[in-house]
Order: sequence, then structure tokens, then C-alpha cells
Amino acid sequence: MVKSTAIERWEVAVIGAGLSGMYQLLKLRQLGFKVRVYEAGGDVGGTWYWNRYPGCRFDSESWSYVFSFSPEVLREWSWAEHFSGQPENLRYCEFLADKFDLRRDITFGARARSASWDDGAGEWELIFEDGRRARSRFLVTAIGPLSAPTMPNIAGIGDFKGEAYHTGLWPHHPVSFEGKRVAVIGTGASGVQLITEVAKTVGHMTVFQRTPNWCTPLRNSRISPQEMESIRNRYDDIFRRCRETWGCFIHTADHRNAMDLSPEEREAAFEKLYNEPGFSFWQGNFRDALIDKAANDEMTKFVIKKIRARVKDQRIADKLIPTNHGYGTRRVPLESGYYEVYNQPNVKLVDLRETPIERVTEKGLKTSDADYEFDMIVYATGFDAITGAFDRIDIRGKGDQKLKDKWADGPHTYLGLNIAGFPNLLTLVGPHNAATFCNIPRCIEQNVEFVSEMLVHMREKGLKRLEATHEAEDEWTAHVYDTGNKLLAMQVDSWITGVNKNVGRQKRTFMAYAGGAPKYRQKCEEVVAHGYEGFTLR
Ligand code: N01
Repeated sequence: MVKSTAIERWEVAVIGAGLSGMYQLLKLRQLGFKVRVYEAGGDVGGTWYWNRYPGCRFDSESWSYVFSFSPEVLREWSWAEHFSGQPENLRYCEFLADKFDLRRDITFGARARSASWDDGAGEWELIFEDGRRARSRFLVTAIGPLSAPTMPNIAGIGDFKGEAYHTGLWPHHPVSFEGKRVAVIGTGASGVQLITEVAKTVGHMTVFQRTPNWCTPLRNSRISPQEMESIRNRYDDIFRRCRETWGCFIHTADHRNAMDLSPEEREAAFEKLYNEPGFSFWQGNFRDALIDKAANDEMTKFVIKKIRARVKDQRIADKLIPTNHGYGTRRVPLESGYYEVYNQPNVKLVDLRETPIERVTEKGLKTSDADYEFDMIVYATGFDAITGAFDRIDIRGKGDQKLKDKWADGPHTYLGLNIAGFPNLLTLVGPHNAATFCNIPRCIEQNVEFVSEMLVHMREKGLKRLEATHEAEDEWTAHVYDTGNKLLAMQVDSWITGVNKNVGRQKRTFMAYAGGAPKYRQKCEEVVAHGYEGFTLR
């Protein structure tokens, strides 16, 4: 239905009511701005609203993921598990929306189609899929780094007559796997979580794997009321520790170099970390483990032994062990019994490097060597990451320049928060921001507070327009590349390096700031201290 074309007017329009949009709304409302949030979904929650697939849960510790801005919320909200599942995570978002009465300033079911800068009026104009229009002086995108799901570019996708779901667009109705023949395509973090859960009830499952990933144990457990009380008393310490680490996770990197230790000492350290929960093994490992090839090789060899010990058939283990990248150089999926799934007689692993999928058929999938029949196909094929959600909105800045064109060879931004040529556009957790590698609510809080303070500063000084200078943008973009170059992860194809063959992006680029959240925060603080250095404010 096309909505009335009467234009809604706001000081600030925010796109997206996930965690970043929700906090941005609350903050700006408290500061007295006339603000409206537009959200494509039917309710708040973003990631936790859309990704309802079985097995979906945090891989950050729940109590380190929680927002820190409200002592009252911290007092009232209790986590039941150390790594909370999607239903509870969505309830947390709903709890925040209820508590702060956020929904009254959110329009749901509003998917932005275009956003154009009107230089004469000094305003953004938003047009939504349903024809609704809005104008605002400032536009804040809170659209998340992983919110544009992509289907595989396989012929015949529409031909399949059975049930078909994408993990990132999971239906709201219950889905049963009992007695069904289920295909899963994709073995990233979503696929690994889903496969492990579906294996518990499925009739028969066939996993189609193109690139294996290195997975290490999540080691989730329940939180008793007493333990929750103790966590509550330690929140200040938890947030302080998170502030000090590279990715704002609770795990502090070992200050030693792996290669300075004897093989026995290294092995003992790896074993200890492997037995700890969450990203301990990845984020708490030796400081050189993700930047020095020799150290990374040692870490990788350790995980290979673990996989081999857990998978009974060594020919299957061979297929599950990555050969084109070292441990931790792609986003690590955390698992709870993933490798053991392949010991089940009703689970088959198809290696697409040996037998690629040729097409989807009415009854299932055809690979180069077989025709498979299924009742259901699950696409765990990921997202057009980081820039994809921007590309899906026709964003035009000064002189009608398309953001998609400007970013054709990779993003160019200032602090991952603004783009030269796109005045008054603020991109929360955007490309080249530290938030991509971050325990995201920690970085969302920093981003939202930076943006809010900047808008207050402008209001107090009677300023109406902000824009990064081309020099500041070039300098920040070069810095993002320099820092990225040091990471082994930047030598590997993954969503982190912007490679997504489903949308035709083959070339690696630097999508995220790899210098770490503390350095990023320091840079932002310096920018403020120097009167918003790098921005032109008028
Ligand atoms: O997506 P992915 P994801 N034919 O891109 C395969 C976060 N997250 O949704 O690697 C066959 O990682 C693709 O194969 P390849 C987390 O940051 C967090 O799993 O391209 N296969 C890959 O195996 C994560 O990293 C949680 O060769 C195709 C898979 O699909 C990010 O979201 C949970 C294909 C996609 O993996 C993305 O994870 C889940 C094709 N045409 C996700 N196209 C938490 O725990 C793609 N694939 C918080």
C-alpha cells in the first residue's frame, strides 16, 4: 500500500531500530532533539529480530554484550546463560524498548529506498518502499554491518518446490526438521550454529560446504541467580576490562609472543585457552598469533589435532580442516558440538570444491556428480557485509553523487562515521569504523555518544552542517589500509575483506578498522578535543 506523500520533518532521522538505532534514539530524545527512527522490520532488535534460525546465539559473553549506559537496566535485567540465545536476546531489545518507551518514536515496516541530500535546503530526503517521505537536517544510518542477506548465485533457485529459508531472514513461524531431508548450504558462523541445532531432530541432513572454517568451542553454561548477582556487582570492572581490549571482548591477549616459548609451554597455553569459554582461544591468544605466520601456524596445528580427535572418519576430518587460511584469519564460528555432528549416520558432508553445485532443481540440488532430493533447503550463505546495507539504499550526496559509486573500489570514510561529499550523514558502526571487529554494543555506545555530542556541539554553536574534509578522509582511509595490512586476516577472502562472489565482489578491500577499539576511541577523543578536527562545521 502506498502511504500518503505528506512529508514528515525531523531534526534527525535514523534508519534502523537495532541496538544502535535504539540507543541513538534514546540519547537524542534525552538531549531534546526531534528525532524519528525508520525500521524495515515489524519491531525493534535488528540482528536479533531477523536472525531467528535455530541455534542462533551470542558468542560474546551476554554480560559483556549488555548496554552499560543505564544502571537501572543493569539492575533489572538478568541473563540466564553466559552466551544467550536469540529469543532471549530479542527479549532484551524489547525490554529496552518498553523501558524507555522507544516505539512511540519509531515507524516500523518502513524500508528506505533512497536518501538524497538537498544542498539548497541543507536537508536529507528519505523515500521509503511504500512511498512515505521524510526530511531531516541530519541522517543517521544504524543499519548494521551484517544486515543485507545474500542468496547464492546458483541457477534455478526459484525452481525448488520444498521449504526454503535464509538464516538471516528466518520466518516467525516454527520450522520443524523432524523426519525431513534437509540441505544446508554454507558453513560460516550462522551455518555452524544452525547445523548443530538441526542435527538434534533432523531426519537426514546434507551439508554443502565450499570453504571450511576453523571453529572452536563456545562452552556455554547457565547463570544461576547467585552468579548473576555477582556479575551485577562486577559490571564496572567488566566494562573497564572490555574498554582496554582490542575488540572490547573480555579476553585480554597474552602479552607474550608464541615463538618465544618452548613447544611444551605453547601447547599448555593453547590447551588452557581451548578449554575456556567464548573467544578465549582467538582473542586471548599470544599477541603475535594473528600477525605472525609462524605463530599462527602453531595455533592452527593445535586446532587441527582437536578436530581430528573429535571427528571419527578422518576422510571427513580432512574436508572439515581449512587449507587456505590459518586459524583466526576469518571470523571464527564458536560451536557446541559441531564437529561431532559429522559422526552422526544421518549427516552427510558434501565438499563443493570437489563436486560444485550446478543448479537448484524442483526437488533439490544437482551437483557435478549427483542429484539430491530434499524437503527443505537452508541457505546459510551470509551477507553482503558492511557496505551491502548502504548499497541497497540509493544514497546520493552533493552534486547527486551516488555513495555506491564513490565506494565502488571500497569504502572511503572519515572515522567510519562520515563521508566527504555527504554532509550531515552519520554512519553508526559503518565501514572503516572499529565496530566491525568489536563486541558491538561496546562500540555502539562509543559511536552513539560521539554523534550525540557532536550534534549538541553544533546546536550550541548554531551550526547546521557538518562534513568531513577530503584530506581527513584520505588520511583516515590510508590509516585503515596501513593498520589492516598488518593482519593476516587481510590476506584471506572473507566478508571482512569484502569478498562476496554472490554479489560479484571478487577483489579484497579494507572494510573495517583493524587498529582496535581503544586506538579508535582515542582518535575520536582527539578529534573532539581539537574542535572536530577533520570536519568542516558551518
Ligand atoms: O555468513 P558467512 P554467516 N555456494 O559469510 C557459503 C556474524 N554472526 O551468516 O566461505 C556455496 O560467514 C560461504 O562459503 P565461502 C559473524 O560475524 C554472528 O555464517 O564463501 N556456498 C560460507 O561458508 C559472522 O562471521 C553470530 O566459500 C556459499 C557461508 O556460505 C557473520 O555474521 C552468528 C555460497 C557464509 O558464511 C556472517 O556469518 C552468526 C555459494 N554460492 C553470524 N555463497 C554470533 O554468534 C556463500 N556460501 C553472534
